[in-house]
Amino acid sequence: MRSEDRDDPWAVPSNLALDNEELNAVDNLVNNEALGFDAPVNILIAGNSGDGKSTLANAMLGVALAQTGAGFPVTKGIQCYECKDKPLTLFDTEGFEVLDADQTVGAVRELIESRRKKVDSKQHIHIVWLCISATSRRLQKVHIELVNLCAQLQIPIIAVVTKSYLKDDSSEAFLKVIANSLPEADGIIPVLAKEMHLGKLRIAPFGLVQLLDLTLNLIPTACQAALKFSQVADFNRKLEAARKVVNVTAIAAVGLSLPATFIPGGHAGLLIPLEVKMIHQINKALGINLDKQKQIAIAKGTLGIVMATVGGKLLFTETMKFIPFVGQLASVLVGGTIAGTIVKIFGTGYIAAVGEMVRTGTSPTTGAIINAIASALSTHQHQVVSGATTLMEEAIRNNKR
Ligand SMILES: Nc1nc2c(ncn2[C@@H]2O[C@H](COP(=O)(O)OP(=O)(O)O)[C@@H](O)[C@H]2O)c(=O)[nH]1
Ligand SMILES: [Mg+2]
Repeated sequence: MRSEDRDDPWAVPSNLALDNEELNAVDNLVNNEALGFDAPVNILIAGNSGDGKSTLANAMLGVALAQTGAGFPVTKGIQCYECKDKPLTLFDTEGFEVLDADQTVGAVRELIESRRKKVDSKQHIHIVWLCISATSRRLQKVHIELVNLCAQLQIPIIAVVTKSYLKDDSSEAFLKVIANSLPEADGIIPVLAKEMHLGKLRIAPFGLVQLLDLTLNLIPTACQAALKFSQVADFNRKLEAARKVVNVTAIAAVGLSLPATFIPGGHAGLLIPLEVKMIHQINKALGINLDKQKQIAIAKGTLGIVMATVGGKLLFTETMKFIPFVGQLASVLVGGTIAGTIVKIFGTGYIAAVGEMVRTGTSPTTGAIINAIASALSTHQHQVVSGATTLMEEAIRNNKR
């Protein structure tokens, strides 16, 4: 270990470091990742400039709209932002006052319809968040027309009443006006996306989780995982996305052609690339930044612990005991199923370990993660083994069909 590494809690122990060739192999793997999502999610954020669109995008999706300047105009008045490391595309109207109401509504119609013509539903606009500032106290013709347009085109639209930090009579009255004027909206949600300072008074953000939940209810099922993954407002939803990554990876491992005699101790090394990829995606789902060396160190460093804790003999014999028709399994599937089980155990332990660190706001370090996985595995041994058994039974059922 180099001396400057000694104080670095993120340093990789030298016995777990990779050479360049190994790093390149992992590089290719991680760059060519298929995120495992059925479909990305495409959101249009509409509203006047200054009404809080960028602030909402930032607080909900962790995307800096204005600052990046990465957007490109798709239709006059609408900017498109393709997020590099999220299954998310955002569209941002430039502000209604730039164009007149007819032009704005026309631009949105053009965008929705042109996207809808594409056979691939991954290109469609899935939902519109219409931002209306609570402080503006004015509902415009363009707001009403946009809601009507979406109703006509059957695109869900939520009126997001931004900057809702006042709870006085006139705010309540404005909400009523919105409700009465936009009966076709799929929801009206007051939101304060970012903490508001009023002199010494601090008003905490609220409404984002409600907006997220309603959005999840309104978009196609195939896009829900992409939104859970991309959003940064609700940690529990991120955990759901991370668990989905584990399930997808475990199923991928079941499909690997591994020797029938797959022995957890002997062949588990074959799973390291898959596990590194899984760690990478879980980290993305949970918003953790760990470089590749550290992800690999964790996969390598914990493999033995996984095997020692619940892998090896215990897992194999205990699990097989409960499955009467295991003899009928194709031999390849036996190997794959055990591999999938190991991946599942590892991923579950990893989420338990880093999830707790992220929740409490500590930076996960390599050593701490490895320790936490070990303790998560021993504490939850029973659940882990029974979860793994379910996976195996499922694989066997699928195979019998
Ligand atoms: N404190 C606080 N400020 C907000 C909020 N939403 C918008 N703002 C402020 O309102 C101004 C305009 O917001 P912005 O997101 O840039 O609006 P956009 O033009 O629609 O993208 C900025 O100064 C924001 O900081 C919020 O939820 N809380
Ligand atoms: Mg903006």
